[in-house]
Amino acid sequence: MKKILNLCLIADAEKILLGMKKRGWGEGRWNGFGGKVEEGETIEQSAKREMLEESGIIINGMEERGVIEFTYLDTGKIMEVHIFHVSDYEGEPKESEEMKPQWFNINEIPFESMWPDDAIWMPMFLAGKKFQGVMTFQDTNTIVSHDLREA
Ligand code: 6U4
Repeated sequence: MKKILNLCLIADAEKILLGMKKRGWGEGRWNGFGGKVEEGETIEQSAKREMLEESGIIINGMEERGVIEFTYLDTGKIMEVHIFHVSDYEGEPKESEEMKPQWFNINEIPFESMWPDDAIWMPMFLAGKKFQGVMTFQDTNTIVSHDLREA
């Protein structure tokens, strides 16, 4: 069954906020903030809720930059992830049960400790482009194919 999720990133020309995922899906990897869309929520509402729950930050302005459908052959999981650029927010990042936030220099993104797909779509995201695509993983470490295009 396909799940719909959001992924929120605060980034500008100099820096990006990532969180170390402390538990669950993606544990041990640096990533943006986000999670599953719950019943009765729009995707944008879920993005704001997850950002607040995981980092303490209130989103005031954001733009959807991309949608990627991930398929994991080993488990059959399918995830449609909506990726948002957060342009306006309030508050300072705080550690939560799920995430340990940290600012990174935009030239020092720790791709080797992130989802392997991030190195593929992040350049388009940071360039302000809109994109959509599909990615097939064998397991959570191995991409077998991908098709990503500017939307
Ligand atoms: P629970 O534990 O049910 O509260 P929830 O916070 O709703 O979890 P979770 O932690 O499963 O959801 O969310 C996973 C997060 O990881 C979402 O922000 C989407 C993101 N994500 C999933 N697959 C990804 C991938 N291949 N690459 C990536 N982010 C991914 O960069």
